[in-house]
Amino acid sequence: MTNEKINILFCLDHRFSLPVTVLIDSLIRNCQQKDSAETNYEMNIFLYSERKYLSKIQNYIKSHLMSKIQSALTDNKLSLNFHYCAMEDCSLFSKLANAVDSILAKVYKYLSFATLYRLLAIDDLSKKIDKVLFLDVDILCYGSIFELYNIDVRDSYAAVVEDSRESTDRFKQIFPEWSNKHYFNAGMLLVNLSLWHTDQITKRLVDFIVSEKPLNFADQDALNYILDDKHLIYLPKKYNALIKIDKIWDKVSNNEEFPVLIHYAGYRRNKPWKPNTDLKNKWNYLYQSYMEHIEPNHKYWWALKSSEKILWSPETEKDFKLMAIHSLKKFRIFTSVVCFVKYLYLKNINYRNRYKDLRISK
Ligand SMILES: [Mn+2]
Repeated sequence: MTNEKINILFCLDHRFSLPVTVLIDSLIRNCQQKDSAETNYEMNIFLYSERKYLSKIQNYIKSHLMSKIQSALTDNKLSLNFHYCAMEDCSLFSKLANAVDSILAKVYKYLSFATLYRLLAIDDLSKKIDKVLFLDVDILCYGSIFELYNIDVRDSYAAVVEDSRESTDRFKQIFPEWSNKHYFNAGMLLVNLSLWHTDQITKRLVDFIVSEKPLNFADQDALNYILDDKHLIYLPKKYNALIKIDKIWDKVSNNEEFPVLIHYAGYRRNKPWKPNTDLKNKWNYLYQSYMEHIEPNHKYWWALKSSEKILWSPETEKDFKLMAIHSLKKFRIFTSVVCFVKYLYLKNINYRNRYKDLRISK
């Protein structure tokens, strides 16, 4: 009997408690290792979040997932360990937190600070373990990750999958010297932590990010620049299938080779766990079928006010507009009216802010 460990890393805040639970459930469901009866697998799941969100996330996962997977695990050769880590315990956290507002103002506005967590978490883990599979939480697993995890990355920093043509071109506009190189999507990273640690990659990344470069995708651009093509292994697209962006996935049917990791990148406000997701799309439909298992009442899992139970509540003008329409369709008239009023209010504020510079000076 051999014993193999699989280390997986997620970085999130409380708003992603449900998606991360769906993802973990999907990973375990697709880990029936038929081919390797002699091997015991141990899955270590590292969850990094700001301290204030940790208990919320932990409670959600425990109450929604543990009871369901425990029965699945008993007959299996798979054991599961959770590690909950506070971001603040990473030594680099405060340094980056101070610089981050000015960085994010320069880059894409919809990115949050949480996108930088992975750099800190990877740095922290590199002191403890040799290899980790980092996954974005907007991913669904639909095949075994054992083959992926066992790819030999000893001579590289990481194994990655190429990003879309569009993102690549945008990167090359900032860095013309990149013309003959690849550009990867950082939603899936199989990281050689030993080499990462030796070569102080996180420190180099942070220095790069706080420098004055106007990056498109924040740390993803930095990762591409610092890791550089020649220190990477490029994997088939099925290990990070950008289903919204990459048209090849439109035609795939269930009999053919389905992606192993389905990445809902580029959906912004229409992520597949949101109430307004388009169920005519097969990938959204697939996601919802996994989600139903975790959260049978998922149609009501959002609400107007935050409380212990609530995982997502509308915050922006667009959120409220969306919720007003959604509630109306469900004949929840009162909620719909409340959302519509809030939408109009925020719209008015945003409108004023947008044109504030145009006022005549006295
Ligand atoms: Mn993503």
